[in-house]
Amino acid sequence: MRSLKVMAGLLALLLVAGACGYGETTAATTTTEEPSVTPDFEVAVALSEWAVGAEASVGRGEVRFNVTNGGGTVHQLAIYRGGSLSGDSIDGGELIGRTGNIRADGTDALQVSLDPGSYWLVCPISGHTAAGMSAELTVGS
Ligand SMILES: [Cu+2]
Repeated sequence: MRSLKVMAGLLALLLVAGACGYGETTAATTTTEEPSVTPDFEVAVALSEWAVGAEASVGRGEVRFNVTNGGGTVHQLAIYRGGSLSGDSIDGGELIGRTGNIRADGTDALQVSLDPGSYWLVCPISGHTAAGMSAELTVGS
C-alpha cells in the first residue's frame, strides 16, 4: 500500500513538472513564430561576448529584429523604450519585447511596433548588460 501511495505521489509530481515544461516551451516558441504583420524595417542584431551590434537608428513602425548569437554562450535580446543604462539594468525603461534563450550560433527573430523615441537593446541575462551587452537605438519619425 505504501509503495502505491509513493507511486501516486511521484506520478502527480511528474504531471506537474510536465505541465510546467509545456508552458515554458509554449512561451519560448511564441517569439520564433512568423509574424503576421509585414515588417516596415528589419534590423540585424549580432550578440557576442560582450556586445550588442546593431544599427543605431531605424524608422518607426513594425520592426523585425533578426538576432544572431555569434558568441560562445547563451544570450537573449530585450528591447526597452526609454530609461537609462545603470549597471546591469535599464532604469525607468519599459520592456517592449524579449526573446527566449538563444544558444551559441543560434538565431531568433523578434518583431515589435516602435514609436519614435530612444530605445535600448540589451542582453537581459544576469551580468551581461553590465559586461557590455547594450546598444542604443533611435527610432525616427
Ligand atoms: Cu548575454
